Amino acid sequence: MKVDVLLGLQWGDEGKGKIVDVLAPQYQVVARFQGGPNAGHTLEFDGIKHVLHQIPSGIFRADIQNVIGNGVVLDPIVFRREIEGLQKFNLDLKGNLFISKKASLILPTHSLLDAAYEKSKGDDKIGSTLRGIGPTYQDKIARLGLRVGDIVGGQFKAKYQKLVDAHKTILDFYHFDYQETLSAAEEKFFAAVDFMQQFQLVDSEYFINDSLSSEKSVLAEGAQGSLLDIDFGSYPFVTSSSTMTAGACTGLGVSPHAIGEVYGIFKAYCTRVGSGPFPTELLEETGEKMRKEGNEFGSTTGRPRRCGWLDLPALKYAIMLNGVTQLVMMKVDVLNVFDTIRICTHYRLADGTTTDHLPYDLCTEDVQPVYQDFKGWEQSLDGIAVFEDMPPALTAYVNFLEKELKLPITFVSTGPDREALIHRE
Ligand code: 2SA
Ligand code: MG
Repeated sequence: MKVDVLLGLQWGDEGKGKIVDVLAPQYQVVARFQGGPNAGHTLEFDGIKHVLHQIPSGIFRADIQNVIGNGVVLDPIVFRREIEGLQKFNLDLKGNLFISKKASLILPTHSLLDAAYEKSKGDDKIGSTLRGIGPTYQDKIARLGLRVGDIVGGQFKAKYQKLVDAHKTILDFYHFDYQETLSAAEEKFFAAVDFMQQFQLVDSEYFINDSLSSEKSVLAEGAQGSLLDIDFGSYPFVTSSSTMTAGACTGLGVSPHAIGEVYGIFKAYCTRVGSGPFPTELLEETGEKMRKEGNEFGSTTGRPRRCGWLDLPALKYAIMLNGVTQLVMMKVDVLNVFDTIRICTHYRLADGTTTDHLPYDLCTEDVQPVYQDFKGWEQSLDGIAVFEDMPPALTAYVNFLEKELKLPITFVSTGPDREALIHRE
């Protein structure tokens, strides 16, 4: 069996949670491979909205095993809160959730360091979710970090203290006041670490590969988006993990040969939360209208998301880097109210030439989007279940994208609920 990968092709919030939930019945294992509590995956069914941060989106299906992979950074306090929030749904959390011993632990001081670093950047701040993601990956790469497997040994407190003492020196360097917040958080942290002990801590690379050998299908669930990738995103305005297909290999311990389908999820327009370049951003009332129609507010921090038209050069880049095999277009219903819908097909550079390649540094390069306009469908898409029943203007929009992107769009999502989905017959 293979690992299919599902990931976002833009700046996150493409609607990955909904599609994992829709595809999940085909899989026996759903695994997160990167990111941590900076993610917010929204699932809506039976009239209830659920937001998951660290727990894989297969958790609501009783027959799916959910794995938090080695590439994830895990905050025990957020984990405990999430688990406690799920308890009312009568899920088999202890039986169906597996945590990699090699996943990195987010300590309370990592979140404080995140805040200290952001503050020190002034106007150049990244717009981090301040969940401690960057500093935890920093410690992982610096070979200083603590991992989930460390919580079972008797040495945990000593290892913790050594790292926290080093963090305090850095916080002092930045004149960051931490005493009060830290002592409150530490108490919660140790209680949450104890709480975690009752879950199945596993060698997830064996778990995943054994699952494949025993004919179980695995879905790798990406978080954030390709344009936030540490290597290929708009650096430095990126997250600190590999958000791409390759990240699923290192974040789960599977070989590239084991990768099967790659589902690329994108919104019919673009959003970005946090700072950084965004060539098609709409700063006027059209952007405001998109934000309102699409309810574009961060599901982790509640921050308003920046909105703009679909950006093909960026989408093509993400498709190339991920080896996408199928596309899923989300939130198409948000465009119902627009009489004209624009797609950026190229960028015009300062020297007047056009390109559909992403320049080295979108932050400093003066790129102007070149748009192609499409007639809006200006009608509700409620109740439409198959491509054949789509309004002609939407069909034209979909056909154009499939031709440009050289890939099939297999689903078009028309609302937050599981059922609001148009698929190919
Ligand atoms: P971080 O916290 O260090 O990873 O932030 C670095 C950049 O990555 C962006 N980022 C995100 N962008 C979109 N969605 C994300 N998750 C939440 C959600 C966001 C929220 O699903 O809605 O609630 O605000 C996410 N996580 C990180 C972040 O904005 C920085 O630009
Ligand atoms: Mg999200």
